[in-house]
Amino acid sequence: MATGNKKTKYSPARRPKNEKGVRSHENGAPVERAESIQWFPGHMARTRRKIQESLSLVDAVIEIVDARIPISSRNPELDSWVGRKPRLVILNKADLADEAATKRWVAWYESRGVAALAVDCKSGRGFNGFMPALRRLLQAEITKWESKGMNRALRAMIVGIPNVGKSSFINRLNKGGKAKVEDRPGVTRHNQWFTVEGAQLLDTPGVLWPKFDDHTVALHLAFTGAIKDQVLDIEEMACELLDVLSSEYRPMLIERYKLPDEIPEDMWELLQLVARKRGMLVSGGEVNTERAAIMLLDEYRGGKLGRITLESAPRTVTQE
Ligand SMILES: Nc1nc2c(ncn2[C@@H]2O[C@H](COP(=O)(O)OP(=O)(O)OP(=O)(O)O)[C@@H](O)[C@H]2O)c(=O)[nH]1
Ligand SMILES: [Mg+2]
Repeated sequence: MATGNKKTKYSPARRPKNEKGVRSHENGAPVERAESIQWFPGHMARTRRKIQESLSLVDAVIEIVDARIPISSRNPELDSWVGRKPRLVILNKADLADEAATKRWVAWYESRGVAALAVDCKSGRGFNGFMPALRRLLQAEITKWESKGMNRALRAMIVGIPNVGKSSFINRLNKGGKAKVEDRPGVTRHNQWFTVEGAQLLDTPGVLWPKFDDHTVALHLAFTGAIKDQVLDIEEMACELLDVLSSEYRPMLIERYKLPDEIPEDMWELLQLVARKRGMLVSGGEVNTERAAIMLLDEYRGGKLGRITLESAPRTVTQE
């Protein structure tokens, strides 16, 4: 992952200012700098407590991460909550991530003794491996129960950041699934049990942590939709995303927005160009950068630019 607080080539001075001379949203509200992204509302603090309280009810923890950002989507607090409870890492949204990168991530986890499985809730790919992986993880306990004549369903808690697909994961296993799913963070509000074949799964609300120490982590969470858009400066996010895409995925960007080979170095200009290319104009010939920003983030999140993984597995792993 490109860690560190690299400065985006983005000239905020070119952004419209409100009457007080402050950079502003279209509605005149002042914007926060991306450095200050935080989102830890009260319900997340409650979820954190509930997760800890419910740990004694489960045999295993299923940690769902986003295959596009397998570092940033791991809650750094989880290790201390989960302790020695067996854990399975699920790399979800594999359909949106680079396939080879996801394979390297699974190999990386396994090289560190962590059971991992890549899945995609849209097509169901990878799901055949789930129950066998859970049984392998709990083999010692299963053998113990069997020796006592017990045959009980495995119990696992599903945890992960907001919008990563925890409820979708349960619905995929639970044919005709009932867990509420929406494309925004913060949909599930309470812990809820679901019975699937061979297991009982506890769906939990998405939870982040109180402070992002690394700016890149905050950005990646924002790009992929784990942070509520309302707390973000959407145009600045779009410029930050353009910065990553133009340096690492330039051909995809050029192709998607029919850009010239020589694209502007300044990300604000690039966003304006994208807006123009999509005909997002307002009266007087100005471009609507806010609409373009929303579109760019939507299209990235929906995989329209292609399968893009923003964080690669550390190179120390023997590759395939
Ligand atoms: N492309 C793709 N989209 C997915 C996948 N899994 C989930 N989604 C979408 O991601 C969005 C969020 O899914 P949810 O299941 O509600 O996520 P969640 O983790 O339960 O979210 P919260 O309850 O808000 O924490 C929905 O629009 C899903 O359709 C996947 O594997 N691939
Ligand atoms: Mg949910």
